[in-house]
Amino acid sequence: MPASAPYPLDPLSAAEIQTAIAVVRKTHGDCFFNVVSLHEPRKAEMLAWLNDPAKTPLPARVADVVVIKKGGKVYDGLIDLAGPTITKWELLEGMQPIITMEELQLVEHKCRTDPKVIEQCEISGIPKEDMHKVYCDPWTIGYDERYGNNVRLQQALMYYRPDPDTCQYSYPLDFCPIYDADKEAIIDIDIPKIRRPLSKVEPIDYTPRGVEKRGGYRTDLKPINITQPEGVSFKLVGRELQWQNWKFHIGFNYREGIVLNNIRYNERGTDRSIFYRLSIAEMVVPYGNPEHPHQRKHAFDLGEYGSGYMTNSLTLGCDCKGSIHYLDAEFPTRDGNIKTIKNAICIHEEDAGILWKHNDFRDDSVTVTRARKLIVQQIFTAANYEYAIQWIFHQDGTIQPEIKLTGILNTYALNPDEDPGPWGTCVYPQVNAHNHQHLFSLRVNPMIDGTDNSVFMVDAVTSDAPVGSKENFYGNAFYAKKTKLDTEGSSRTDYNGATSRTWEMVNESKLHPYSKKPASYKLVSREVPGLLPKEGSLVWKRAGFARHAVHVTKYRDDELWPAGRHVPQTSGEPSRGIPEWIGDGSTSTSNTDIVLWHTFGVTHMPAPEDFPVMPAEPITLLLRPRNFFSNNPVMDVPPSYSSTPTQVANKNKDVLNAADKQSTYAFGESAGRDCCSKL
Ligand code: ABN
Ligand code: CU
Repeated sequence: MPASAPYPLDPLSAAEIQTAIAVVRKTHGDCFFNVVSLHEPRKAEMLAWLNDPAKTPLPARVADVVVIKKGGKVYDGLIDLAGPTITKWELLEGMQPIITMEELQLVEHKCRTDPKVIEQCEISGIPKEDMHKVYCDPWTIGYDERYGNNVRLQQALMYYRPDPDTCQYSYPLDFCPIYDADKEAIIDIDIPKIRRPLSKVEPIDYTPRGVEKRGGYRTDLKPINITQPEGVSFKLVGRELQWQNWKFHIGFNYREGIVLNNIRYNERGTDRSIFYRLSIAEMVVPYGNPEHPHQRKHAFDLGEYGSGYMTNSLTLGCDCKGSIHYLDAEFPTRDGNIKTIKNAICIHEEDAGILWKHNDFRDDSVTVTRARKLIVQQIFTAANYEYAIQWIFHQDGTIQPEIKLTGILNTYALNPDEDPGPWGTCVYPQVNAHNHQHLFSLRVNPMIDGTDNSVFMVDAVTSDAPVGSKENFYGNAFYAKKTKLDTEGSSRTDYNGATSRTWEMVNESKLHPYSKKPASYKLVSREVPGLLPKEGSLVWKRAGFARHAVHVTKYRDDELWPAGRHVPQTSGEPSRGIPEWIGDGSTSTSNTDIVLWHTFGVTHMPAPEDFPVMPAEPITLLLRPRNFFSNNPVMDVPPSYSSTPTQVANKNKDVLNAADKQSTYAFGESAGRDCCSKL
């Protein structure tokens, strides 16, 4: 690979984005740029290059482009950047591409100046001269059968700020204007039958001023500093990261944010492939209030807005602490310029508690080895909510995707003393937070020692043989029941906590020398609520991926996003993404290149503790090696303390010890004094 050439999976550089924009403009004139992003190399081409980079040509750099022409026409295009040449240009009918933050920002201004919105504000108790205190969170309309999907529409969730530093989510308004992006005008307003005028309640704020009003900040916290005096233990070559036997590439796109590719672990000198591609590929947040127009509140935060587009610029010491390496992200603006998000991704190590330990009760000889983890993180803001996405790598070969949910509840107005009913909670006087779910879709393209893999559902079950029978005389037998998901149709499976259900991605041709079981990575996920909107509902139709905890599909290039490519205003008829790919379900998923899609998340019944801002709630998953390594792969991590029975008998002479000498509470003033430090 020439030194100057980008790695084939690197995001498009600013210069490449500009090249694509220039050729589109030259050929098609003025337009709004919705997406200019890497069109990832076809997998076969990419694998050929990875297998023999010296003899195989680099996959071409191609830009995936979506533009909106004046008048609302939407085009999907591909641009070969070497030319540059437009190789595909397709007019889309009845499809709306992702909504960008720039588009959303236009709506608030329109609401403030629209006479019908002003009239509704007056009915709510806001005088005309206070329209600058009116705010809105514009959401894509989702889908509304009255308007279909030919016109690009947004629904404006309305709020009020009594002063600029008071959070508007304490003051929701009860009506919902609808904005036509092409006409740049409010075309309708949904007005509820029961009116709920603006609350006059004193605000509760999480800002320093708000906290001071309620007694101020606590004062008993001493600093915690993380120092790595000799620097970090990871290395980045371009965007390929190497750490503790791991190697992988860190990509980033407007839609999924962080994408990890070609993930390998070096087992005593041999690089073993594990995953070709990992990402959080979609999410849906359905709300549970059945009254019109709240059924429209079901955000697809990735497919409709984009986790990359909404990503934060991270700050040292706040979003991440310690020795941090950052990567920026570059995107097109609507009018064809470049927007750089500095520090879009942070990479750092953290102490991770005990990696392993054993204490011999006979003589107190003990070995304790401390773990550390490597975190690749982004945080995005989806209007009211924040999502911190962490890809955590452990030394023992485990990958732990973790999402922390924080930010602010989506709120709606209540009258004084009104009961919100079963669909929401009064989290603050006159503030109703509706029940909702956050359902994420993890996309895993496994490559466990090669591309031909299969998936087994694994349940811990008792033996079928009755107590007293020959096979199970004492009745205590139990085992791991493995069900092969060998077609796309049979792969639709749900979670079962009672059987500790997991799913194993395996290479059936690679048997472990001792266990004789196939090399695998197991998905362990315990927060797996079912989709609560009913079968046949709008959300059920639009978010087909969320109908089951797991789907397995045969790998096909371009099947990246499980609710489809263009998500805003899909009707769900037919359901896009996974249901359409699976079709009649007959395609084999046995010993072939497959994708496992996992829906996980939380059902959030809001509570006052979640207001005015939610303490972060983590959701965690594990991808764990099983029958993959010959034995514990971390015995070579240097221990923090190790004494053998002989050393104990010799009164600790050669003990290996790196004890924390600051722990006066744990060890008293003499902490560490008797120890001879070897590390
Ligand atoms: N949660 C829906 C959303 C995300 C971003 C911007 C507006 C609305
Ligand atoms: Cu929530």
